[in-house]
Amino acid sequence: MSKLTKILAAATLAAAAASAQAGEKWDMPMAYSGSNFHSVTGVEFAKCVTTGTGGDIEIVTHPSGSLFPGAQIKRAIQTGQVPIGERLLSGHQNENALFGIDSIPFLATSFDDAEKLWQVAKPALEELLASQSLTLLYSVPWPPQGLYFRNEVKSVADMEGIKFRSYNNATSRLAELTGMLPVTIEAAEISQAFATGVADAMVSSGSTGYDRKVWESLNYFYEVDAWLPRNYVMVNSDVWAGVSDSSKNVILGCAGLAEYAGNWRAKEYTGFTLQGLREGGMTVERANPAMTEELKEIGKTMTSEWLEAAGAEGQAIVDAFREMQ
Ligand code: PCA
Repeated sequence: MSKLTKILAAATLAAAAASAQAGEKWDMPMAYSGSNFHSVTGVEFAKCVTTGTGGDIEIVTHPSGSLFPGAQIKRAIQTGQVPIGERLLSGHQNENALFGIDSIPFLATSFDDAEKLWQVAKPALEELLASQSLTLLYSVPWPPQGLYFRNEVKSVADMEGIKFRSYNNATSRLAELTGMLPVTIEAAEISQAFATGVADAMVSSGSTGYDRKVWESLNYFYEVDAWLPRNYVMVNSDVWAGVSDSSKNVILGCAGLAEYAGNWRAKEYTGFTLQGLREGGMTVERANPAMTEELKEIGKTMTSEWLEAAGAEGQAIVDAFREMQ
């Protein structure tokens, strides 16, 4: 071998070794469409981590439930099929009532109150997640929840028998208590469900109605501000334990930025998307006072049901939140 060939061979080996260590790829499943603000925030978080760790950890997001549908994301992370992902927190209310803290009707109905509730609930939720080998990285709320219908409704009595798309236990229960028929459907599938008449109503934010162009099928959005559910990003705790301290610092810094930016976007999107629904041809208005009162009564029932299911820990969180009012 000539000297030059030897140098080239050594350089090739060194490059191969470097690329073998050139970082890990973390696939990050997300349930909502790429255009949704949570997904946009996730993409920026991923970029921040990839750049900040100098490529030691490259996060690749997969929106729209394309890698795992929403209902499977948490389990996929717990079982180590993927290291990281995003999910609707209240999607796990059937495992433990605490996960549904953000979906209690009329408990926290503004961004400020939702943030306060989150802060008082966070330690218990972090502990619960840790017991399931999950580490919380950041969480961002959805805009306030209102009611979508194909046809006009003026009272709870008008809701009787309507097929209602639900996204968690609380929304299924709301349907039952209003005489509607719940069918659980992921956001990624709702345009189809409304177009084919599988469902004719739902409770959600203006944001999801806008993302899924529901004006193609539905005609009314009643602003109710019933609650602000949250998404959260979690990492498998074993994976997290293996991350170097410097990369952990970068990831936590990026998570803080993502939470801040995501909150800001959620607020901006509230008005923007309601206007988008109007431009799509929907009637967007506040629910009339009598219907709002009827829904608040149902909210009281759901609050006591939740408190019963969540026990002393749940009661302590709600009490701490109410003391801040
Ligand atoms: N959009 C999600 C959850 C809450 C929201 O505003 C959905 O409808 O699935």
